Amino acid sequence: MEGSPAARAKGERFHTVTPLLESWALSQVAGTTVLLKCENVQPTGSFKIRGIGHFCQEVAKKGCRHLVCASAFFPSFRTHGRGNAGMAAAYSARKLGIPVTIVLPEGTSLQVVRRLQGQGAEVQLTGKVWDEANLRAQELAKRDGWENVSPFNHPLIWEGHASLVQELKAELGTPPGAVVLSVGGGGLLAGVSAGLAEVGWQHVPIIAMETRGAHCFNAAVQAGRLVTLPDITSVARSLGAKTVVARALECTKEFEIFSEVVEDTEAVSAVQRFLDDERMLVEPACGASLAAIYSGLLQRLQAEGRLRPSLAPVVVIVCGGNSIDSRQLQALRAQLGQS
Ligand code: PLV
Repeated sequence: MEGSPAARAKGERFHTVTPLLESWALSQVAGTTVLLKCENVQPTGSFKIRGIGHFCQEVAKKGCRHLVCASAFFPSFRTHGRGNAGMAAAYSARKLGIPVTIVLPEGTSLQVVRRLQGQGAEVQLTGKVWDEANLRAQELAKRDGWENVSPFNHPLIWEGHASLVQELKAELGTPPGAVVLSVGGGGLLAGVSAGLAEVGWQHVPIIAMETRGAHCFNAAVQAGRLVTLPDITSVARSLGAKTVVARALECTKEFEIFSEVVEDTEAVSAVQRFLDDERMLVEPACGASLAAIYSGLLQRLQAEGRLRPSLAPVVVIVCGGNSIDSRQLQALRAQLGQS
C-alpha cells in the first residue's frame, strides 16, 4: 500500500491555494477596497474541500474503511445542483481509494446523483432537508469501520478551513479590515475564526451572512442559545442547516462577529450583479456574502460606528459557485419576481 496512489493521497493536499483578487466594481460600491478570496475555483467548486479533505485524510490514516456524508443541495425545477459537502467527500474518498456513501434529501435531481456517482460514490436519497438526510448518515456511520463526515461539525473540518486564513496572512501580511463569509451549519465561520486566532488576527471583525429562512446562526445569536428553525424556506439551500453548530455560537464570545441576514431577493440580485461585474457565476449561498457589499450593509455598519470609517481592505469569501447555472439563475429571478 505504501507507494499506492491511495497511500500517497493521505499526505497530499486536496485543496488549491486560491486567488485573492481585488474587485474594482465591489470596491466602488463599498467605498473600501474589496478583495475576493475565490473559493469557487477549488477542485470541487467550494471551500468545503479544505475541511472535508483534511478530515477524510485524518480518518483514513486511522483506518477508516467507508465514508458517509449527508449533504444539502440546491433544489431545482428543471436543472441541476450539487451538494458541496457531498462533492468534497466524494472527491476525497476517490483520491483516498475509500468507498463513500452520500446521503441527500429526496428530490435531488438525477444529474446530481449522476455526478456524485461519477466520482465513484454510492448515493442514497432520504428526508426533505439536510438535517433529515444527516440522521440517516449518522445511522449508517454506526457500522464497523464507517466514518460520518459532518459538513461543518468537527474540529478537523475547522482546522482544514483555517488554511484559508493562513493563505490570506501569507499574501496580505497585514490584517484585513473585515472578513465577510456565509453561514450554513457554521463550519466556515468556526474554521475562519480558528484561522484568525492562529495567525494572531483574532481582532479582525467577521461579517457572518445568512439568508432569511436559513438564518439558524442569527436566530441563535438573538436568543443567546442554539435555535432549531422549523424549516428551511430560503432558496440558498447550501446554507440550509436548521441548527448551527455550538462552536459557531461560542465564537461570538471570542471574536467580533456581526450576524446579518439578507432576503433571498438580495442574495440572488447579488449573484446577478457579481456575474455582470466579475463574470463569475456563484450560488445564492455565496450571494448572501456578496449582498453585504451590494446591499450597502458594510457601509451601514460603518455608519453605525460598528466598523471603522476607514477600513483596511475587506475580504469577501467567494465560497462556492457550484450549484448554479445560467438557467437556474433565470428561474430563481423569475421565482423571486426579478425578471
Ligand atoms: N453547504 C453544505 C451544508 O449545507 C453542503 O452540504 O454543501 N457556502 C457554500 C457554497 C456552501 O456549500 C456551504 C455549506 C456554506 C457556504 C456554509 O458553510 P457552513 O455550513 O460551513 O456554514 C447545510
